[in-house]
Amino acid sequence: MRKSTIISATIAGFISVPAVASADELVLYCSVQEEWCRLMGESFQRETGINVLMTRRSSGETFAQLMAERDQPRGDVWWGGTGDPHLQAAEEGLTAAYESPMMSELQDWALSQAEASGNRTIGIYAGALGYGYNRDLVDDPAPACWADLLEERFADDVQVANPNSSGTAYTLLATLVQIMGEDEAFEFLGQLDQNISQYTQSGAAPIRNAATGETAIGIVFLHDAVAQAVQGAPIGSVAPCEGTGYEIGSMSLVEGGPNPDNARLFYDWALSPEAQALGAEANSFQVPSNVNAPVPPESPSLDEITLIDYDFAPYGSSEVRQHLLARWDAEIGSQR
Ligand code: S7P
Repeated sequence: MRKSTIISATIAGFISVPAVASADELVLYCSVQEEWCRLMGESFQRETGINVLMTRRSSGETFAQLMAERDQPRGDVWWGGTGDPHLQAAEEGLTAAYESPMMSELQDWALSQAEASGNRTIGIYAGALGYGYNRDLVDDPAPACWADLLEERFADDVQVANPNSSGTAYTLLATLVQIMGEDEAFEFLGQLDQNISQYTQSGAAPIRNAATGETAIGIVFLHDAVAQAVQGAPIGSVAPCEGTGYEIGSMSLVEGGPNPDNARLFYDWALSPEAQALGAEANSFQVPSNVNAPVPPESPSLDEITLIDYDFAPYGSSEVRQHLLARWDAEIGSQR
């Protein structure tokens, strides 16, 4: 068995990997939780003997990395993270078209990412947005709606990530715009800002902080809140009463990456039921995209949540994403 060379970076700044990797390597950019990223890399390496060089970063950060490396791509596969920046990467020509033989086993929502991008990205899991709260810190009545987050009792006790770095937080931004209209959504975010103690870098950090009692409420994907509850934290989950957005977590091949054959091998493998079953082993409870993959019993049921008809194509376009992020910076981020 080859010695493991899984490399992981969670710190800011880009890790340096060889521009031309050897034939038995794969450079994996990963945007789910660290534990799942590691398990995916190690499992693929064990099955194929291909050395996996893995870097973990949030969705918006990985998109920025691909942009920075566009003249000399260093990654092979971007696996995981919210679908919108994967769509933007496709539009920017940062990712390569590929039709996997595994496509026939996928849910329609997973294929819709491929259709919207000329096969430059594909869905690997889905999950609904919401928030979690620490039951020991929040008195009754428990919050149930987006509007409840504006209550004075939550002053300085709500956290969410910065939408520039985090796909989770961008999903919140796009969700509110679709529910309320753009001006009203920014009005809401301005009011919410008064209750926000911190905009974190990573999307799941707010619920980890709620689990430890650092904050009462964390706006996150519901599966990230469930992950804390499963580990014993006093976390309740809320699917907001006004309806909520969701993500199609995605995967893309990097255009011009150093190991295209290994990248396609990983891509096909990552769409298999066996590979998708690894999520639950790593305490990740998204709904898998392969119809034959087991849905973890802990996964929030998408059928029981009021989901909006999230319009992925425009909100994953460069024009709309850049516009919304610039407006968030001007009206929210820069006012801190
Ligand atoms: O924790 C899993 C997850 O919520 O993380 C991904 C997310 O995009 C990465 O974190 P950022 O919000 O920091 O980008 C989601 O795709 C995934 O479900």
